[in-house]
Amino acid sequence: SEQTSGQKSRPTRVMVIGGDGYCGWATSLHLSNKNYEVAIVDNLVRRNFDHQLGLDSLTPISSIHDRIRRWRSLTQKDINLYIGDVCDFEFLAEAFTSFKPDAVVHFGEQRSAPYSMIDRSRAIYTQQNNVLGTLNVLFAIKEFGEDCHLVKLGTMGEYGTPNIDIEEGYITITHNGRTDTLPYPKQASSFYHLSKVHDSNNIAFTCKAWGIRATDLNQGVVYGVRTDETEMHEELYNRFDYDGVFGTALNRFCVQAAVGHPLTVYGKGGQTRGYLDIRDTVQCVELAIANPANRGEFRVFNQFTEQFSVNQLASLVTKAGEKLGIEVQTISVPNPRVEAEEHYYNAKHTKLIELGLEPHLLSDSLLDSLLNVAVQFKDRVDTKQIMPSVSWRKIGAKPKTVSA
Ligand code: NAD
Ligand code: USQ
Repeated sequence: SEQTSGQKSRPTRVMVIGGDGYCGWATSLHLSNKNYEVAIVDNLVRRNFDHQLGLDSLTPISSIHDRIRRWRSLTQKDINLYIGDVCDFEFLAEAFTSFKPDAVVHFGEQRSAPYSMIDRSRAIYTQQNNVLGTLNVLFAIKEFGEDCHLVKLGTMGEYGTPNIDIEEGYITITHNGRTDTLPYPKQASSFYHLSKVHDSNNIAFTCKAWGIRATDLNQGVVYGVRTDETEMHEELYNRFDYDGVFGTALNRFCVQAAVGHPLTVYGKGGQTRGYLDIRDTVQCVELAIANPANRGEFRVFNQFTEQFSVNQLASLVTKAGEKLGIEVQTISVPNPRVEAEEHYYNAKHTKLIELGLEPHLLSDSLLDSLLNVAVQFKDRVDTKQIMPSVSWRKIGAKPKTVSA
């Protein structure tokens, strides 16, 4: 992580927006451990959503202040902290000019598809927070650090489930005898996933117009909780969401198995997505930072390691449960979402491998250890939060209080 500037080399400075969240916390510690100079920027809104909706992480998590203090006492490494909202340009400008990042990793968005589909106000909040926050980051780079590399978290969900292979960002098409390489078509299916499409368009435009350098990481669904750094101390534990709003497929299934709740397969269960271990999220982000995009380049990587259908995940968790003596049932829940339940899916994901990603593939041992984490904390599980409570079809303009 050393960068040459003049004769002296100094550590690369990375601003991690959303560094108190699930992917961001693991990444901040990983980069700090690798001797990057790290600043976390976060407005702690994710902790607020938990309070609003009556949810909690499966794992107990410390405050961001205690997390950073503990990291310093264990490693003598400092992580800078800026508490604030990236939608507030004055705050962001101050953080930028005082920290002077070489790279910005932007995780700081409302990332739950169900949350964005609760009601009109949550749909508006999601797109406003995500799209305007990213625009502010782009303006901050233009204004205060033109050479700064933006590493932006996108999502595989931007592409939807087309009946052809999914490429990494661009597709070459021949039409009426002429050929061009164009942005891959986007067919997102929630107001959240659509916010990422809008972000991608804004970033692509500013790369062209202003010469911004950017990498869009179209990440698949992340699973797992432990990373080398977060397991060093209980005050460094990462969050683990299992509820129907913020919990994601495989993490939810492990918790469901641990508490004897039937696995909640939505609809026919043929929904296929790209998945990756959180230990690979942190590796991918580091690879993107270490190999920056060129000035004016809008680079897109598909960030996942394996594809699974929901039914395949359910059967893997059922088998892992058997090994631990847990009997696991599966139920088909009427699908609260509008999405294809049986479809073709084949997405390219070679660019990060070419940069050196060594994937942690989903294995029996990982499933055993994830199930064990779920069993360890099962007394903290609120089973009322497991069933899905947000319907894509029933969303309306009326403000909704979601209660279990
Ligand atoms: P998370 O909700 O756990 O973390 C997001 C963090 O950003 C939170 O700490 C939150 O407080 C902060 N934040 C949100 N809006 C902010 C704002 N306006 N200003 C400052 N901070 C703000 O989410 P996560 O699971 O860690 O996801 C991180 C990113 O990765 C998101 O952009 C998400 O879309 C993307 N992603 C996540 C997954 C996954 O499976 N978790 C998969 C693909 C992509
Ligand atoms: N699903 C079930 N049962 C469940 C939960 C989910 O069948 O109990 C199904 C969903 O219907 C969907 C699939 O599993 O078809 C994935 O759902 P998910 O909740 O695990 O993931 P998703 O809503 O797509 O969102 C998550 C993250 C988001 C990220 C996205 C990556 O919350 O931030 O962008 O994964 S991707 O899916 O590749 O777009």
